[in-house]
Amino acid sequence: MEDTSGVMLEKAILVGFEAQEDDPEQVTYSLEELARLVDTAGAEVLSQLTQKRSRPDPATFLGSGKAEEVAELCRSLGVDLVIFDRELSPRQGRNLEEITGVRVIDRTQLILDIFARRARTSEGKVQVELAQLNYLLPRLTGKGVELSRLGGGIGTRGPGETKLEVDRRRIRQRINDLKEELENVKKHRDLLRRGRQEAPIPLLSLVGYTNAGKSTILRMLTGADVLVEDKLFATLDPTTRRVILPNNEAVLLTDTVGFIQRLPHHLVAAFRATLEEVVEADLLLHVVDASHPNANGQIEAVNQVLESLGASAKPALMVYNKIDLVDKAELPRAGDDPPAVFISALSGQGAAGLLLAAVDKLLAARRTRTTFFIPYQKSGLLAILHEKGRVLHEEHGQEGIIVEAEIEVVWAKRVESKLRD
Ligand SMILES: Nc1nc2c(ncn2[C@@H]2O[C@H](COP(=O)(O)OP(=O)(O)OP(=O)(O)O)[C@@H](O)[C@H]2O)c(=O)[nH]1
Ligand SMILES: [Mg+2]
Repeated sequence: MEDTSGVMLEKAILVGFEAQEDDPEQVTYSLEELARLVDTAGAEVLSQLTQKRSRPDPATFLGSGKAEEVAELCRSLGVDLVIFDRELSPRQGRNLEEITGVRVIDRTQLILDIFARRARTSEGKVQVELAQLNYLLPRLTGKGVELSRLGGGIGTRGPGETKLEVDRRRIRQRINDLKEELENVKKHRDLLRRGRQEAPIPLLSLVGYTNAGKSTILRMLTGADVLVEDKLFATLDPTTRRVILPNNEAVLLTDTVGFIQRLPHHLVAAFRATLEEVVEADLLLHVVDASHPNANGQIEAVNQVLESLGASAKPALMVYNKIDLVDKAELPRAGDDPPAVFISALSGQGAAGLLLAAVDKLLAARRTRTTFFIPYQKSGLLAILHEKGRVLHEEHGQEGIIVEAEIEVVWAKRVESKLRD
């Protein structure tokens, strides 16, 4: 089969794994998702099978009968690669390639490959390369070890050093360079952030499972021309836009990379710079595809990634999206804890208003209503109250001004401390 650009698609078979303690339904969802990932990566799934076993075989992952079955399928279908839904050890991968005679990759490699193709910004590319090299390093073993006589060049290795060692050393060096590059990006970001803290515009971050509709929501709220696609990992690089809330307060809203079950830890580690937007946010908008049969499993997966980022205690608004595809009776019942809204970002119908009103309400919890007495010699502080908050009442007396204002707690504290100075 050819894809739309006329390129021959690689042919793949998928292998799932079900341990005794696994929920068979989750295994099925996971395999379906793997098929979508393969589609996104640009290959064609010819067949799929699942191994049921108490635990994977340490040497070959599959039992010998299953391994033979896979090898036979590869021959009869003319398959180019086999993709496993679980992470394979370096040894398992090598052995399986020998048994099947074709390329064998796992879910992690597939996701890394998709990220590599989709990364657009230099930061995104650096992060993906870092994740790939960290994945590769422990897999450069055994096979192919030879005393290298050619290549490398003078000064690249000591006498008798194997090619493998040279490769390892180069990769480690490259990893260090990439880390340094990311560190610089981070420093730059920190500077920008410090600038923002002087005028603390609340920072909101859209998080959620891939394909939940995060970019659609950013587009709905801001008209931002971001990519919306029925593909997994359509968005990799963060986009931030200003949004004005119903009370006229400005906030910054960031759309970033989606999460997935068993997101490779190399990726999470490498994408820290990108995911910093999530860690720094004042409020998370956790977007859920309410029409997905495994919506609850996806919420759980997102919460796990948030935990690994140290962001699980952040205030969050649950945004159940795509309700145009759901029977009203089937919507999850949600109260105020955690706060939730139900919308369809695609068909609109008041979605923006509903979402922004909920955000407004949550952010209001960060504001306080306070009365200040400002002596005339410090009347400059009045301007701050006007600029950063909403002045409700102002009375000019003999000694100074009595002002009642609604303002963010941090600013109220700052003004109070300046009044004490
Ligand atoms: N029916 C329906 N489809 C929606 C809705 N919101 C988004 N979609 C569709 O869902 C798909 C994914 O939307 P995106 O906005 O790209 O999702 P995302 O969360 O940004 O996904 P990634 O960037 O891949 O993580 C697109 O085909 C959208 O058109 C909705 O409210 N209803
Ligand atoms: Mg997106």
